[in-house]
Amino acid sequence: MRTNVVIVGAGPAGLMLGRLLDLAGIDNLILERRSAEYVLGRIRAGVLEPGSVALMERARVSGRLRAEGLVHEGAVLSFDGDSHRLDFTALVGRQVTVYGQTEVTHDLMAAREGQTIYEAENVELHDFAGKPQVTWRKDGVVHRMDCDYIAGCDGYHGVSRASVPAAVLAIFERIYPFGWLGLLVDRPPVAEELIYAHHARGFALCSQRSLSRSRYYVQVPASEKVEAWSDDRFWDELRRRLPQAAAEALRTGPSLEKSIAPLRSFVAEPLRFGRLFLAGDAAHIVPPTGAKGLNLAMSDVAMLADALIEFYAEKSAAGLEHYSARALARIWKAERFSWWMTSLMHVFPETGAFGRRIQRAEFDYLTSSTAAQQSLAENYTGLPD
Ligand code: RFL
Ligand code: PHB
Repeated sequence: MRTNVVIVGAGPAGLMLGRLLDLAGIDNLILERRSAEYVLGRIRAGVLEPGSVALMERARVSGRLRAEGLVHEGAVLSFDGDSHRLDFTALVGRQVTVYGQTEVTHDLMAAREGQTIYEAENVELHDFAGKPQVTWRKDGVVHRMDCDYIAGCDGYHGVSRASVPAAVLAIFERIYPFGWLGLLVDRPPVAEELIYAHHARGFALCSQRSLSRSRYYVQVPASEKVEAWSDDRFWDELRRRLPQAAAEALRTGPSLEKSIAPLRSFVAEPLRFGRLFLAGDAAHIVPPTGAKGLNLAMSDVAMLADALIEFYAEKSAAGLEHYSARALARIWKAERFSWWMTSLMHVFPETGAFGRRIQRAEFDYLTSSTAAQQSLAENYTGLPD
């Protein structure tokens, strides 16, 4: 069997790449280790930059997004109870759209025309420096697909990056000593816009999925276990960290989902090894504070799709040659912003009283300087390619 492109992973990156290739008439196969239900059950990102919305439009899967996505013109930052609203529209003339990653994945799965093999076990990449092949096992039978290119869209724990010899891979990494405990609840959001709160007890975030469903997070030590957090304990902790008006308005309820995500910054370079390309979380991780992970996955695959389309339409490999450097330039800017916003908003036990005063000074500078607010808003709503 032979195809043009084998895509490993049916997360947002793999599904979007498959969709863009389908629309361009480029044959592709997606191999996913998990079931479709499992992929749809993962609760992750919630905020889309305008560039990601435009990509959904280009992929002709923006119907529900346009109807149900919530356009946000700003967000609130609070520090020890003092709140400041950032007006994205006034600052940079752009907005973000609240639309869950689950919904993005659902829309892309529903539109899929090419073949996707779910529950593909033991995916292996072969000879991507020469004549690439991918093998996998399904229902006890080993299958093989020959291809021109492999796209590694299989996330941080995937097989693609792990298949690259360590000697040709440069890794840049920072692990934070804390994670986010997240809770999903069928209650209206506490406020119209997102609230990012710094508090002496740790960071908290009020996000949302719709007008009736909310997503909340609190910073917890990296060693924390989700079993130690009853819903009541979560709500008490969240309330203590929010500005008073939000704490009083909070509508609690039974959790639909509760999980802990570790926080890390991570980049693997380069993104190309012969005929293998890495995209999305397979190549880089950002701490979620800047809401950049899903958006970066989208911008990676937009660039990769354009490069592959150029190759098949014009027999030019120029785009493929530039993909790694072009994508990394954008990735590093998002890494910087996500690291900066994480540094401002979280409690870092090891930096002590000096560190907290510096954070407070940064917050005061931000709230008093239009230039600083514009910088934040420009990054949060998404830098151009
Ligand atoms: P994914 O979504 O991890 O998908 C990879 C897929 O590959 C499959 N896979 C394999 N398939 C075959 N063979 C193998 N050996 C395989 N190994 C793995 C996996 O099963 C999976 O289906 O990566 P992708 O597509 O690159 O997408 C990246 C995004 O999921 C991620 O960056 C975001 O969720 C990050 N993120 C956020 N991003 C934003 O832009 N805005 C946000 O508001 C935001 N909030 C978040 C987040 C991530 C979070 N967590 C849980 C880390 C909030 C949280 C809490
Ligand atoms: C979310 O809704 O899950 C979310 C929103 C904003 C972030 C991170 C996560 O910065």
